[in-house]
Amino acid sequence: MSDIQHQNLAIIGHVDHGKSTLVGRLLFETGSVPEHVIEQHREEAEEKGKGGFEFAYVMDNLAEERERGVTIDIAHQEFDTSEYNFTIVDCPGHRDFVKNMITGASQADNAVLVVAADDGVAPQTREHVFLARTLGINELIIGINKMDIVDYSEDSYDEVKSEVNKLLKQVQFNANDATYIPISAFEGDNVAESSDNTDWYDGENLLEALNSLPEPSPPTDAPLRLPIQDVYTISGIGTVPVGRVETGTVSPGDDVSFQPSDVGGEVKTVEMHHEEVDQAGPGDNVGFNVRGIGKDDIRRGDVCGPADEAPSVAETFTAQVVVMQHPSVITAGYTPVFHAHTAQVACTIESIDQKLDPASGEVAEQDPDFIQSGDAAVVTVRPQKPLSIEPSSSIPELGSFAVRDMGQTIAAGKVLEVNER
Ligand SMILES: Nc1nc2c(ncn2[C@@H]2O[C@H](COP(=O)(O)OP(=O)(O)OP(=O)(O)O)[C@@H](O)[C@H]2O)c(=O)[nH]1
Ligand SMILES: [Mg+2]
Repeated sequence: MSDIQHQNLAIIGHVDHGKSTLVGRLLFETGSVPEHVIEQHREEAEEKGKGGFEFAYVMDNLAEERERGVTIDIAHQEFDTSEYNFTIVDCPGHRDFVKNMITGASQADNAVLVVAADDGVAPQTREHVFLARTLGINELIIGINKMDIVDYSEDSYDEVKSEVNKLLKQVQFNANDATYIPISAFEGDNVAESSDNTDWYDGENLLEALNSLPEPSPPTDAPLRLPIQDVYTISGIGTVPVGRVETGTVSPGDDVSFQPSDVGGEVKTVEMHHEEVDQAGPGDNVGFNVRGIGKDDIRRGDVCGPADEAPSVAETFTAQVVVMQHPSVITAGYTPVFHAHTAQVACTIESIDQKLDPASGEVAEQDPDFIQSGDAAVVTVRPQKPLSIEPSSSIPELGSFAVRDMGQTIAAGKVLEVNER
């Protein structure tokens, strides 16, 4: 933890709209990625028949990502500006990988939404904006990208801008605070330097807009909550769970508990960026090692917390949900998959308790028979396998979730009360 403020920034938007290219370009222009690396990527991309993906390859490291020219899993990259130390979380836009985007968005304070000028608002633009809103993203910067393809036309920009603005209003994002910037990630217009190609635009470039983001609200004084993203075995060290500290701190010597696996022990070492540290706090991505914990004792979706304030495991929980899309209606008994922090667990909506007026949040109907697209409701949920989750009022970082079924996001919401197992 250093003195300069830290921000986790998600890059979201529809497939192929240029998210990875934008991150690569930004890192290149600010000197975080040297020219010869971009050159290497250019050669590799051309060999694979993926010319134009040289900047995207900065973030797309998996072989399959490079072959296909799509981002599959989230990738993190550190990046410093004069104001902030950013961890950029580049999310996949492809509809098959929205589950990974949810993990990325749930780790972020603010986000850059990338919308291609030649395509406008597309299905995953909508889905990502809805998820960003319900998973607690505060501010959006909207990069209207690929301006080079539309000849830097102000009319095209205005058209896409008003489409996005309408979308933000629909999901009740604070549309007036959003910053819109015409960019070309590929050519570098208005990314780190303001461009002459858009002389009709006199607002901030992306780097300036990033620096003007408000400081993230200080983390709650909640106890340690560290959702596990992966578990590795590293020779010489042993089992190393990795994840992002959402709240609290973790240090060697701490007595911790993993839930719902219900195992625990003493923390031996904590590593950040391959270096041992004395303490890690909110926003830090860590790998750590706990005495007596083997690879098969814990898994992705577990949450690590202090042994004396262990993460809650829900028998049932009540939640406020907003239905984004569903082909028919949702009734009691429906069992989709809930995505919360790094966990994915099938959960039954046991009862629909109240239908709410989405605008005011007031109760519109008690015990409705069903809810459908556009509705907000309070529901009681029973996880089909143990799930660690927290009331949003006490630990907001662990209190939100997305609901998926049939390859799409059905709903999202926040936890009101947990009835512990
Ligand atoms: N002309 C032009 N092409 C761009 C621009 N930005 C990205 N592209 C191209 O768009 C394609 C997709 O770029 P990516 O950066 O992989 O898009 P993405 O949004 O990260 O895609 P996913 O991660 O798979 O959702 C590549 O061929 C890029 O070269 C731009 O500003 N102008
Ligand atoms: Mg990408």
